Amino acid sequence: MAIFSLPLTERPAWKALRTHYDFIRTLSLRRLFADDPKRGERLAIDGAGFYLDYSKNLVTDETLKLLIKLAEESDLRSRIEAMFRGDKVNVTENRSVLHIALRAPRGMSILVDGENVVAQVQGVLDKMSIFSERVRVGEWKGYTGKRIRNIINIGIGGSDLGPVMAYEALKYYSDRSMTFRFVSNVDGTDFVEATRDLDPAETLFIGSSKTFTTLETMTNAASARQWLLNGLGGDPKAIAKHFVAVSTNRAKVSEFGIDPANMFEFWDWVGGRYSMDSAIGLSTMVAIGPDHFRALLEGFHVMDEHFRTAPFEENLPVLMGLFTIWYTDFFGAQTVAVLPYEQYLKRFPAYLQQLTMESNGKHVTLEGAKVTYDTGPIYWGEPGTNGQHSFYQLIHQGTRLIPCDFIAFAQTLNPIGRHHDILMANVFAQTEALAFGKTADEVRAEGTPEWLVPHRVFEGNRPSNTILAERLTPAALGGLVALYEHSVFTQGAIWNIDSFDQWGVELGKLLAQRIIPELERKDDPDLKHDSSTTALIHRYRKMKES
Ligand code: G6Q
Repeated sequence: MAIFSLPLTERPAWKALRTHYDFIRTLSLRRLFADDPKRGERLAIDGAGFYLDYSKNLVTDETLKLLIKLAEESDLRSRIEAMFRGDKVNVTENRSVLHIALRAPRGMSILVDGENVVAQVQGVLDKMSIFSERVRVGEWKGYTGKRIRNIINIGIGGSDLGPVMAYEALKYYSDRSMTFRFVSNVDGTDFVEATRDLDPAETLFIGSSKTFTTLETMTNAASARQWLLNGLGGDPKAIAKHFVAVSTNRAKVSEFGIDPANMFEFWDWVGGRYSMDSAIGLSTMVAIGPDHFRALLEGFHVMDEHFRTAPFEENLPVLMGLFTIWYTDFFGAQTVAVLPYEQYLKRFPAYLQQLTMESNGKHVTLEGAKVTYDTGPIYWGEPGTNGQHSFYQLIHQGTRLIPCDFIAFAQTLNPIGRHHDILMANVFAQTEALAFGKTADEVRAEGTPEWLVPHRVFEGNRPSNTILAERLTPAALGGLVALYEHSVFTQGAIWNIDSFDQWGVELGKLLAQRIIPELERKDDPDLKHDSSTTALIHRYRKMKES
């Protein structure tokens, strides 16, 4: 029997890691660095435009060897190849998972059911480029003949988080004469606040929805249509000039009243949370222009190739995925903190939360058996240095182990005064403080009174990765997103779960559909919920009328 068909916890590398963990627990980063003066240079790699320093992890050469053995025993290489080949690796939805085709260069061929999807992707990219340019140069006019100055993306989840994050991340490259907003929440406040100061005659909505049936998006799109009609004199023909769609569902787009000629297509082999580089990125392309968008795709592709071809020892996404498994399953870590020291990446942690947690928050294996190990950790974070004045206390001195990813760029896009050196000094200081801490003797030597010493001790031994790139360009953003996409893939492949479905979001959606009429109907509904839900609905119905 092949090793990879053994349950994960029965594989030799997993068992060896269990024993090895008992040894690693006795070591400290202080010791490891003292014993190996070159550790900081040795345990670092360059790949796809990124420098990853992983030396401040709780690992030795033996740990790395065993983790890589675990990847091999889990048949990671074949799983990567299967995804790139277009095999239906999203087993529960019987779909290929080909976000890598969205950034494959023109001329490459990847077949799905006999069709070359790269040609289709390039066709849509060309159509997006023409449209974006027309809007950017003012050639695409609104119904009254005014040029479009405001773009509002309406979408949610994967049809929102990527576009918002990418817009914020690449704002430096965006057309500053235009306004970009993103409406996602079904809470009407989101729509009202996004539109309150805008002129409908200058506003174009991008309805972004893979299915074009999502409750939040359809509710917001209906309000947008009404807002346009109210503001443009009520002629339904006005809509065509102010609404385009990004979807896989042509029929629903037409039904909504959008000319299918103004629909930008993508495909069921693109998962929502892996779609920011598909037509879902239309708002990004309008903001930064087609050339920068192509550069973003190229950055993704370079990381894809690195992931596909680099040996595991030098493979950034593989190593990062393996470290997450090491801390989650052997140290019992519950979370991973992602800490970008780059203001433009302020929405990156929120984006990553969906990418990581919707992908790997799974409790059964591909075969449907309950897992006997922990899967996806909680990802969270805030940009530095803000976090330092907030939650870092717990990372430094709390009782939980929180592996951290520090992300930084050597060159700032906004060089003023001393800011960037100060910012970067904080990155290096934090990783140093987390790893090496401050002993009681060091605290005493500073003249601290004895009673205060324990409070001022930093135990250290808190692991971190430092991810360094030259500059936040569109290509660097693509590379960074792909780095995490493939790290998530690595984790999911080893945990043997389906990282590409999301059944866990269904139940709440279904129950909401049942409850909506119970809230809206005039006469008292006969409720058949549990006593808590029933009482809450009754209370809400009473309160909303008072
Ligand atoms: C992502 C999920 C989910 C999805 C939204 C929006 O992987 O599938 O977040 O993106 O539910 O779906 P639509 O694009 O179909 O509106």
